Amino acid sequence: MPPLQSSSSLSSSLPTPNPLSSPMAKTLCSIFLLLSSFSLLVPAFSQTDFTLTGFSSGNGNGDANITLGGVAEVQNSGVLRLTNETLRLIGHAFYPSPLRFKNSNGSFSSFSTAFAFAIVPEYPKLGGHGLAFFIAPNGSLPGALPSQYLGLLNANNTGNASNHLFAVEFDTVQDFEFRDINDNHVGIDINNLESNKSVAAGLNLKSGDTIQVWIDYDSARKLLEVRLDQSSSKPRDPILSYAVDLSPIFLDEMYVGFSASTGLLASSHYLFGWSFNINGDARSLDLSSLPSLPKPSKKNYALIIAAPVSALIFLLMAIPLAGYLFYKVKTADVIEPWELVTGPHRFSYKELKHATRGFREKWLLGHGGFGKVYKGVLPGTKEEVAVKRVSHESKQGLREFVAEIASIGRLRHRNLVRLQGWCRRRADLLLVYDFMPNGSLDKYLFADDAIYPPLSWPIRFRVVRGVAAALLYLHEEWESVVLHRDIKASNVLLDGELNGRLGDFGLAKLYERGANPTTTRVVGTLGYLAPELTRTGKASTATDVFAFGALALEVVCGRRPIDPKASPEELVLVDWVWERCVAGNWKETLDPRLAGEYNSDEAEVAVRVGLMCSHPAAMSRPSMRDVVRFLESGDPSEVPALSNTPPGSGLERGELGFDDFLHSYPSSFEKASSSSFSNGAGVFVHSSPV
Ligand SMILES: *[C@@H]1O[C@H](CO)[C@@H](O)[C@H](O)[C@H]1NC(C)=O
Ligand SMILES: CC(=O)N[C@H]1CO[C@H](CO)[C@@H](O)[C@@H]1O
Repeated sequence: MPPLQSSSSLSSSLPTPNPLSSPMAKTLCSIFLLLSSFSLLVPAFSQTDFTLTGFSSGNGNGDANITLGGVAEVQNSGVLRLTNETLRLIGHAFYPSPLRFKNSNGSFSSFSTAFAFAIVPEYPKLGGHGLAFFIAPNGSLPGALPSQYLGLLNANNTGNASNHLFAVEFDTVQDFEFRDINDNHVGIDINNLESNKSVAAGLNLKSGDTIQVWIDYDSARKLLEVRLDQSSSKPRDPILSYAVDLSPIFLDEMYVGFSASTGLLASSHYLFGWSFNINGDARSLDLSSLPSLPKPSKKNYALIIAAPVSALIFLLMAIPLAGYLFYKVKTADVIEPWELVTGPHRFSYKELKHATRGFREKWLLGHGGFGKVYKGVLPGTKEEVAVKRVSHESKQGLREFVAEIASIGRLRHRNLVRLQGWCRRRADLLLVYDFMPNGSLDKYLFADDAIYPPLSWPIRFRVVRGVAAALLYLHEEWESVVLHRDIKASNVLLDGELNGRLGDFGLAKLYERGANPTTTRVVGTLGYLAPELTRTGKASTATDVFAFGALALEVVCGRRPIDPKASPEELVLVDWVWERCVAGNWKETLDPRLAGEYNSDEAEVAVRVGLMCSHPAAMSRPSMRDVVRFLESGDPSEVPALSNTPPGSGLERGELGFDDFLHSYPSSFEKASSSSFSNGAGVFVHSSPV
């Protein structure tokens, strides 16, 4: 069965044949035409009415009902995927032939459309960038850019009347350049990406659920209405209505279709069905009859394949270990072969349960990257520990756990949070870390002064030096190169003496020294991501250095790398610091909470090292060895002069670089980062919970 069932009334682009031919009918017809010229009745017109309940891109025999552009593809199920979760993509899909929006009397047609879509973001709360229904002179939208341009326009033609572009955007990123109201809105765009009118979507566009949209334009009332709902029936009230005369925007013949794009953040954008009608109501789609997304997802497929394979491997390995395992099964702790070779100590579940008083809420320190973190007191030694309980609901839970054990397990450095050991019991994965009594660095930098007193200069400088030393150890001094990949203030914890210690190695991966790091998904946090990382997805020691630079400036200036509350020129911290430095006023960038009490040489070194590390070109950033040398000397004359390249430059505006951070900066990040107070290795506490 072909995935596409075109509606029985499909009469694409064909004038409705006039069935009236008798003289009587002709009279009726002229009355009809007369009336219609007074707009009292719907005029005689060409009609287009189609309903696609699923899509077919054709098999080369000219039977395609949708033309694709960019990375768009029709899947076997009939689902049209405009983009996948790769960065900076464009996907287009449009009706193969242009449609006439002029009635035979020259008046402008009404039109109506309904479609069903879903947006599945790569990271649950961060979509990128959005989807739009468009009507344009050319279905392939030549010259269009991804990211905030939604695959519709580019930096040069945005706003031009010659675009003849009408679009309704479903935007999941708040873009400041186009004055987006939030990161979940519906907007009407005419020749421009700055919406003529927009409203909050009212439901979560990037929930991954199927959403039906109805867009109706009444040419007599000159009124555009947009409705959306997660159901098959059209809601009574529009969420957006806009009085507009579209006739000057449209050419006589226009293409209708969809565009979606991804940027620094990415979502898969899907379409399931589409109906369109000129001078009539588009048919509502019955969501239950449309093709749907495959379940289980790709990741679960991997599990389905991986499970029998690992079971086999496990069986093979289990034979020599059978006796040992039999003993262990009796103790109810699961042991896997790799657990026997790593360094850290293995705890019994009973021991940890006792240490955390049965994982009581009262002992909860916070929510770490992949689960809850509890404070514990080991029964024998009375030593305080932090126990991270990796939640099994998290699909990545197990993989993260293995990565964490494998990398952090044997690392030993005074500026790293030490992993003491682990435990597994059924679905529970438990990691035991040194307890960090003073919590995470970001609290001291940004939270209320009354609860977290501002850190003095000597402590700040020591924290920066400590983190630099830890990174040098990871990059150059251990047996293999370890990339941290997620250096940020909430991942730096303060020990009893307020030394900075890097935590959360859940994202780290081991690389053999000298081997080429393979391309992987970008992990990390906006504002700390090096430009080349967002472009190529390749983490390297230079991307860690970049993140360290952002962290160093953050500590010295007391501001986040991207601060949405700051004025536009201060929005991107590194840009602002660089400008102040070039103007010779670097002291203005220091955290006012230092109240002028700092060592001027050390502060200058820290600011300049922060800027060097933030260089847009990876090759121009120093190595961690150099960074440590500059910081240890505390002498500004040891630090090379600032380069002439401003941070973020060397990359075309709108192409990539800090612009992308800016444009892609979703408002939800603010929420995310405040909750990430408790998002470090989770090895912290601020007050004793007992
Ligand atoms: C997404 O699509 C692009 C272009 O078709 C392809 O190169 C890339 O491998 C795809 N990515 C994923 C994650 O499937
Ligand atoms: C595959 C498929 O159903 N194609 C249909 C697309 O629409 C035309 C009419 O315009 C039909 O004739 C095709 O069968």
